[in-house]
Amino acid sequence: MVVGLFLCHCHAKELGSTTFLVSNGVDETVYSDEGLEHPCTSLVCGDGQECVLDDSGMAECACIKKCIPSSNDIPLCSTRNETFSSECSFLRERCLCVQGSSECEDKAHVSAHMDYYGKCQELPECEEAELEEFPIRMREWLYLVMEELDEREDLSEGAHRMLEEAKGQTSRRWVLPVIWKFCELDQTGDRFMNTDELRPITAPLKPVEHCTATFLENCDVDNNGRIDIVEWGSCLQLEDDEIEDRCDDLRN
Ligand SMILES: [Ca+2]
Ligand SMILES: [Ca+2]
Repeated sequence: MVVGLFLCHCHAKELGSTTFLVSNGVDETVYSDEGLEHPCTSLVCGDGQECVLDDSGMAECACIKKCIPSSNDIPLCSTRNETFSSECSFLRERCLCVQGSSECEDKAHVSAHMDYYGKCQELPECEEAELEEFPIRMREWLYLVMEELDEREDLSEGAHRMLEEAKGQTSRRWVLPVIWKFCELDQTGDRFMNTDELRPITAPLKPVEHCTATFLENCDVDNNGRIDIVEWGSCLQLEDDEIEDRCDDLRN
């Protein structure tokens, strides 16, 4: 029950083993779990939204009423080069603008996206020599990420098996991590990574690795705005016969 509540961005406090205090930022209600489920439990709301109850007690999604500041907040730079104090404040503002709310500060935010974590900054130009070594560093980094996740036991069983296999390929141990990352980022499973799907790597990487954007633009060889596994593998300098779709192995 609590997990479901977190999905809807409600705030739940456990009062006893079967009783919860549910707050959506406006109302607080005590719910007892004697076969009674909070209506928000099964509702998953989109970015910048939270679950609220309408007058008749039905669950619905609405833009987040208020972002509660936290010491974990990280500023965010949008694709319009504007800094927001947190991801919540950015997503809330965009939600308000999409819904045409009078609280929307700038209608142009309808089409804004998160660009990277951190305050907006002038990113240095990516030099040719840096771009050349970028794939080599990136594929090695992917191997290390996989290894670290495995140590923390945060890898799925399929991914763990793939890492074990990669460890056996000592001279080119990054090949399978490159394939693993592609499958992981392709959330929709359509075998393409679009800009939204690439965000888990671009958002943290862009401010520290200023060649990230240029590198990814170059990966999209046919310029269709998305990267397929061949484009991804070639971009990270895998040999043609090493680029293999193993996404089904990872999902099973
Ligand atoms: Ca996809
Ligand atoms: Ca492409």
